[in-house]
This record gives sequence, C-alpha cells and structure tokens, in this order.
Amino acid sequence: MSQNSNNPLSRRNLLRLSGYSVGGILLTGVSLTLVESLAGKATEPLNQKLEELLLKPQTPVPEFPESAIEPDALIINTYGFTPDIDLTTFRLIVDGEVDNPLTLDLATIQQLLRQSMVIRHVCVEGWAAIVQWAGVPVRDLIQLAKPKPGVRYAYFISADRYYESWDLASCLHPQTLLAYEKNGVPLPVDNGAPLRLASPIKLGYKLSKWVTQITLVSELRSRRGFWEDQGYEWFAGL
Ligand SMILES: Nc1nc2c(c(=O)[nH]1)N[C@H]1C(S)=C(S)[C@@H](COP(=O)(O)O)O[C@H]1N2
Ligand SMILES: [Mo]
Repeated sequence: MSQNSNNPLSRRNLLRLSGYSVGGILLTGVSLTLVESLAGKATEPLNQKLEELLLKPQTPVPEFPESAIEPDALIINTYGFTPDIDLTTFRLIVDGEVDNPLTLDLATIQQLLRQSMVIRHVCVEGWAAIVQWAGVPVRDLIQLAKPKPGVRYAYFISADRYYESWDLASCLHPQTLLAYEKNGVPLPVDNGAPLRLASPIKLGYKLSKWVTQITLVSELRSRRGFWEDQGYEWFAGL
C-alpha cells in the first residue's frame, strides 16, 4: 500500500510529532531527524485499526484556566513504596505486539512534542484536584512503535510493581499524556517522576506513576490492574 495523508506515520504526521506545523513552520525546534530515526521511514503498511482510532474525532475534555490550579489539592496516593529511579540510566520501553519496539531515554522523550493541559484529577477515595500536567501524548509514542493490527490494549508497568491496562482508544485520546511536569515544575518523585500517566478521561487509579514500560497487546492477561484485580472497575472512565 502506498503512502497517503491518512497514514499515521506519513511525513505530515511525523512533522506534527516533531513539532512542526503542517505548513512547515518550526514550532518547537524538535528535529524531524529525531522522529524519523525513531519511527523509521514512513513506508510501512498501514495499521487500519490504529488509523481509524486516530481519525475518529475524540472529543477533547474542556480544560481549566491556569488560575484554577489547586496547588495543594493533589494528595499523594501510593499503595506501597516510592521507587528509587536513576534518571541517568532510566529508559522507557515500548514493546509488545509492535513492529518498532522503542527504548527511550528521558532526553529523547523530552524532545518530542510537549503538550500541556489543566485538568481535574479524581480519586475514587473521594477527593479531586485541578492540576496542570505537561508531557508527551501517549498516542505519539504508540504511533512511533507501530503497533501490529491486532493490538487493542496497552499495559503500563511501573517501578513500584504497580500495573494497569487500558483500552487502545483511551490511550490514543489527545489528552492522555505521559507527564514529566506538574504545575509548571518538573514532576516531583512522589507524583511519579520521571514519567506518569495524566488524562482527564480516567479515574486516578488508572493514572500510573513511575511508568517504565508500555506493552501493546491484543488480549488482556488475567492480571488487569493493581486495583482492578481487587475488585475495582476496569474501564474507570470519567
Ligand atoms: N505506580 C503507582 N501509580 C499510581 C498509584 C500507586 O500507588 N502506584 N496510585 C494511584 C492512585 S489511586 C491515584 S489517586 C494517583 C495519585 O497520584 P498522586 O500521588 O500524584 O496524587 O496515582 C495513581 N497511580
Ligand atoms: Mo486514587
């Protein structure tokens, strides 16, 4: 199949990933060479399912103004321990049923398109907080990894042995980020540094902190999530 403008890995999308506008105006200074070196040349066969999900307009959740941020409202909620992560050796792995498995250091991740949002974090335990997060859209990482056609779920593995699984559409939502900043500063360790999930479409327990690995799969395993395996709902949508 030939390349066309709907190909998620078309040059146009690579330009978007690299921070260029479609018109070719440099927005962030991120190099296309970097994205091309991660994704390879965009001549692979299309992944129809991924493409459909990317093209299906997913309604963005309305965001809050920065003045609405509640700096002290986000309660640290960690089931066990805070892992000790060495940032110099840290790598995010994106693997599973993909054609282009990725091993990314933090510098590379921070050179990809940075997105910022002010959203409400909601914990089932009865509290909420308006927070600003910035990071890389998970969909950009998934596109770079080139999922095979059968992929329907993603596992997020954390350094504290927390684990979560998500449906692919929720992962590809434009406001599902792997965040490395919170309220304008580098993400604090207790909030999941160096990388944690942030999204306005899922309850707090889906938003894994200290993410080290994203594994794309076609079937869920018996372990579906740290809290889900103790009876909490799997989809956990907001
Ligand atoms: N790795 C990991 N991620 C996690 C948790 C955890 O214990 N370990 N707790 C979850 C829950 S229940 C909530 S509400 C949020 C809390 O995020 P915060 O500690 O940054 O406020 O993280 C979620 N992600
Ligand atoms: Mo939570």
